[in-house]
Amino acid sequence: MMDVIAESKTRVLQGRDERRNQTIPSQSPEERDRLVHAFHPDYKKEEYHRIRIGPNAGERTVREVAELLESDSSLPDNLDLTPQYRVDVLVVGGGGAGATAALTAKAQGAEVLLVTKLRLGDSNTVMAQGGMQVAITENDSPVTHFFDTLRGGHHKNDPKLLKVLVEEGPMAAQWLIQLGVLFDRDENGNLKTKKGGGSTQPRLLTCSDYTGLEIMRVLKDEVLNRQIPVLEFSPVVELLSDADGTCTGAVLKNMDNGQLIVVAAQSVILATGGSGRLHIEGFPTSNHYGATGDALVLAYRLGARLSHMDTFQYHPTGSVYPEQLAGALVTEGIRSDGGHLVNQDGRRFINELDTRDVVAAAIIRECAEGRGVKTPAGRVGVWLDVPMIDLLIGEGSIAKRFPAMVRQFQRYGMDIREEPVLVYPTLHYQNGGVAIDVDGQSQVKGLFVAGEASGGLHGRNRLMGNSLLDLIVFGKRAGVAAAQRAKEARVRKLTLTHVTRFRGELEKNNIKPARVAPIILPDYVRREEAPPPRPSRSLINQTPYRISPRSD
Ligand code: MEZ
Repeated sequence: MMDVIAESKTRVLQGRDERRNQTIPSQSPEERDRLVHAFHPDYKKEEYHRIRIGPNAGERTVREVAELLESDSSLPDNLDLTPQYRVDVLVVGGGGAGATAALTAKAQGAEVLLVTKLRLGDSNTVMAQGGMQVAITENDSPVTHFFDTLRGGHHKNDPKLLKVLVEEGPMAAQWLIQLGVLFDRDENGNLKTKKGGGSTQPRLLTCSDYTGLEIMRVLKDEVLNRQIPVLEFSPVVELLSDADGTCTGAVLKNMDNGQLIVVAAQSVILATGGSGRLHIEGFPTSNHYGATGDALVLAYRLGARLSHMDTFQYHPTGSVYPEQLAGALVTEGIRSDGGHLVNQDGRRFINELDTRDVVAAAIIRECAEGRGVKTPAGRVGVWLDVPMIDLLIGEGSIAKRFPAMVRQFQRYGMDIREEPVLVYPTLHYQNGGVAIDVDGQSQVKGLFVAGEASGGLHGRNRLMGNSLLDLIVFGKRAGVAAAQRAKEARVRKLTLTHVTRFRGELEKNNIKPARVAPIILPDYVRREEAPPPRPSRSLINQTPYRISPRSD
């Protein structure tokens, strides 16, 4: 088998001169439609199920999400809900959207508590390696950014959300720069930009291939500097509501000792990210371990409508080999800088900067029709000819522009400056999520949602770099609106009435939940035996809001 791979690799090397000057046109709208309908996982009808209860009843989504929405709560109806914390704004999620929302709400004068499943910063934000889109160059404008994104999303984006995103983009970038994010600059000190798939202008601000990580580094520091209390290893297992169905807080679970923690809040912001760890349609994922779609199930049980839950993003270039890296991201920045996608025969088969759904569908087609390359572990992929970048723009470019990628493969003895890598689509992003308005307000009073957990902005296919912008722009808006609401709101009851009601609906519809959710962590990271309880390591900044420790 290694011989077959080596032979195919030789064809890749031999074809370089011919490919160098080859132009592959973008797909026409008709070709694009045909390709995605035939090969993109979003269009596999047999994988889709009808949602039977709740605000989206009657709509279709993938089996994994349908099961999540029809799952049971882990809590009994009669839990003691005496709160240990009482805050103005509870932010759930320690990624970019959560940190931004917390900082903004705090700047508005709100008492904020940030709680997160793993550590502050463990999130999909750091997976957006290749850049953040912002219209700042002379030939660009928010209008152009708007239409690129709309085309990329198959015209299914919520135009109100999209207008806010593109118009507030430059301010969001300015805010990050002021906080200390070190975007790449040219020799004159001007911000560098590059082009992402589906974009007509270069508008990606980058920090080599560490963009999301660099943004998260700065946001995390700022949360700590501003002394925002943070509870780590404390995922939300249920939201709380009053008799009117308004969100009034949440129940957390301390992952160290299993104890439940009740938090009363005037406003709750869900920023728990996406759902790659559901491994929809069996795909590997680029997502971090905590990406189990928690916001979807928490908000849904409380009555919030979801949007676009029939579409997911499969990033075209997930790593296929070595096996330890299966599903890990190989940034789109590589294709943006000239990396070619090449099939088993050494031929290019798609414009590498077409939109992600199109490129992913084209790779799946190549493999399905026998033009892919099999790995010893039985995976299949096509070549991403990374060394083409040094040939096209100069020796040393790969090392300089993609230090994270180089290091990622070096760990397994592979040098991407010298050899192509095998790639196949990996589950990367949830295009849909909890429906929000321009202030991040869901359909449930008191419940705000920001970042990947929310839905509608990206339509049926997100453009590269729009997620980093999304989480800053809408993290800020949710932070302001949640803090504002907290000023006006009154003290409300803490109940699990909505859980009782939801269980009633399950029963009435004869639905036996297939699982308990939020899932918290995928099954394969769950340990067989629970570790002995240990003192909690979760509180980072001492909080002034704690009411009293529980005696139980
Ligand atoms: O926005 C993204 O998903 C992104 C920048 C990913 C990447 O390929 O680097």
